[in-house]
Amino acid sequence: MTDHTASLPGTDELRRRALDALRRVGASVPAGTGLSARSPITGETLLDLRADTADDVGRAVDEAAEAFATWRTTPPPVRGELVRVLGELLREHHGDLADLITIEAGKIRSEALGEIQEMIDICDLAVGMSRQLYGRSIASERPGHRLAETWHPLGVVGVISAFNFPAAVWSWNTAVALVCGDTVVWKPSELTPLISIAASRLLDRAIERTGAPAAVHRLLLAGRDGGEALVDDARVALLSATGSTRMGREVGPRVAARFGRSLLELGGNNASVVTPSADLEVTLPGIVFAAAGTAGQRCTTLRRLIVHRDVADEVVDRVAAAYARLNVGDPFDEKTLVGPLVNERAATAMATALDRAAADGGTIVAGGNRLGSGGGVFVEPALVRMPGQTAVVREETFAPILWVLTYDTFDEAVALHNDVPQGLSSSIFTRDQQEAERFLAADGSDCGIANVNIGTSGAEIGGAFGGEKETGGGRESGSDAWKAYMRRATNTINYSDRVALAQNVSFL
Ligand code: UN1
Repeated sequence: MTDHTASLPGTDELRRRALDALRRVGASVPAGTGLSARSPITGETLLDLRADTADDVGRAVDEAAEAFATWRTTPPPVRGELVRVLGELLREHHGDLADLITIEAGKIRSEALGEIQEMIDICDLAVGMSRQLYGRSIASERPGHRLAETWHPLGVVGVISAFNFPAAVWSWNTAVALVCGDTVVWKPSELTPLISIAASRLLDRAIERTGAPAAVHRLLLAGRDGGEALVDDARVALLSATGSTRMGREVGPRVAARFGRSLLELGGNNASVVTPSADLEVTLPGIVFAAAGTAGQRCTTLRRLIVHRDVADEVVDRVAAAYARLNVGDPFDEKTLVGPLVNERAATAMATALDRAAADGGTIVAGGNRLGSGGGVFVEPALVRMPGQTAVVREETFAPILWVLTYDTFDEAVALHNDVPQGLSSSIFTRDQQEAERFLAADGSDCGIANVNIGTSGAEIGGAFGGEKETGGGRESGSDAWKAYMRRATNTINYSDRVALAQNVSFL
């Protein structure tokens, strides 16, 4: 791995780039105290910001609830127009938003641009959806009757998002919620306030341009107390939260206790099965991007490689060789493939996990060292052979560690694959159709995402995104995930001139 951390942009330079990008999108920063914008590239503070309080949360929800009263009856294609304009503004400011993501989340340029592309894509999809909010017509058992399903806006949607996809996950929720007739209150990660301000400002501009009610969207820059106020507010009909399983374990029951709905996107522990027939020209890039890309900080990051014993040495050698060529350093530099970890806590978690693995008999085959001497946390992605799926492997460590496990039979591979508490993303590399189909079958992968001959990360927005078990069960973005943002009414319509009771009941 090549250490490119010697020539990093300094904090003054990053602050200037951030302020330039914010100015271009027309956003201003609420100066004050309580929150700070920082960059993982230097580990230093860029700007001090005013944090919203629990009272501000209450006010934002008040306003969003009021806006809902008119937004819910606005025709869906008119609501779609707001999202269409947002998509246009995102195209116009693609580079500005990507700059902010690189500065605040440390993503390399190509991935930062990709995140904004994902926002544009969901806007396009949501605009189409705005003319497609369909319901079923269902056969009635009674003559002259019809059953129908209608879908109505739900109310205020609270969105709590994480640092690693600081803007795209907001847009999955917001673009879809808005066309569904909901209004949105967003509490982004405290680690990424600037990109949140910029994205929210673009939506405000789209609101101004289309004449939508101003409070269809509210941004809250708040810490934990602000998030808790949103979780506990009974007017928040749906709380969509992305983050750790630990966070979801708190949020889920609290929202349920007030009979609210929650949509949870929590931890993953994603694996790829590499079979003897796998085409290694396809497998290798798939593995390396999924495991080392985004410095291992996607919820879909590949964390476990389950390789057939016959090909394990070759696969490990080739992944190690590919790792040796990864440049780690300045995410603005086009040659860099691995940017910084988000903070010191992530570095500590990585180091602790590697120590635990060594104690379990694991062997570090490549990487694992800290690079550079500045305040940013740069690490070499680690490749670790493990004698078995020990406790540390079964936990999600949000850092670039790829655990390698070996198997002999296909059944053993699937059993190992599913023997973790999380269930987000999975894949199999094989040229054997039977193996591929078995991996996708009911007794194959137990994840919300199961792929063949591609890695675990980088899902398109057209499909539903989410996972099972401790990943929380929520589904966002494409397919019919919009239904989570609406309420269903079942209608029975009698168009005859007789009264007929269901189940043949006679009365009067
Ligand atoms: C996340 O890491 O929270 O599939 C979302 C992917 C991206 C989304 C990741 N489209 O990797």
